[in-house]
Amino acid sequence: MKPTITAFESSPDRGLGLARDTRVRWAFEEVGQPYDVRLVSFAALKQPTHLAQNPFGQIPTYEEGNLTLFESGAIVLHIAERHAGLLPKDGDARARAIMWMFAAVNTIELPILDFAYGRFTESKKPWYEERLEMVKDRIRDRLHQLTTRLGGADWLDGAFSAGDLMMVHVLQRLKPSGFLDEFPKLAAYVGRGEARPAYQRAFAAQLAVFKTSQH
Ligand code: GTB
Repeated sequence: MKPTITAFESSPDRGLGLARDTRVRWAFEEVGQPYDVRLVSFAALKQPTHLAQNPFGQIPTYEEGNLTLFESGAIVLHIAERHAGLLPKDGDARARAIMWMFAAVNTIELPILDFAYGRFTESKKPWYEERLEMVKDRIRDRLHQLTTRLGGADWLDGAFSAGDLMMVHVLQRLKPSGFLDEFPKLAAYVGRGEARPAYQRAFAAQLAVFKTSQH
């Protein structure tokens, strides 16, 4: 059965691929699983029909038969567990790839989101600029640690895995702010992820939605 995911009817990132449906699309493309997309408006996200799928009123969701999932990390893991190509066969290596998925969303993405959302919700506060510098320092600390661990390797732990997929997508959120320019190895790491044909297909698919929504 072909799974269906939800995505923004009109993405606020104007087709940059930063919304979290892109990481799910990328996972589908890596494993060669066709999928359908149901586009949802911001208003519909908060309606009972969508809230029954995701109580937090967000995209992406995943439906396949009787199974409904939300949380992009859980969806990517589900895809990676059911298809070859995103998780190593060796048990220890598989556990480490999943560890990197969690590191992406729970260690690296946290300060990045603090930075991104703060600009929308806190920028008028008198303490904003002072706090912003602290948040930027937290991001830089994590990026220093990550680039040290990556070293000269192409991927975080051997072959490309779901851990890299999640990490690259999380780091992409920093591209508009210029942070990655300070970390050339991480910029190159993101570039390697983006160069993958599966990523290119996923990016094109989400961009096509944005272009259509502009007419
Ligand atoms: N933890 C959840 C997951 O990983 O699935 C978070 C899901 C989430 O944040 N979804 C966002 C959403 O539905 C879209 S991706 N927001 C609507 C709402 O909360 O009302 C986040 C996102 C939004 C916009 C940009 N952008 O414009 O650059 C980037 C990322």
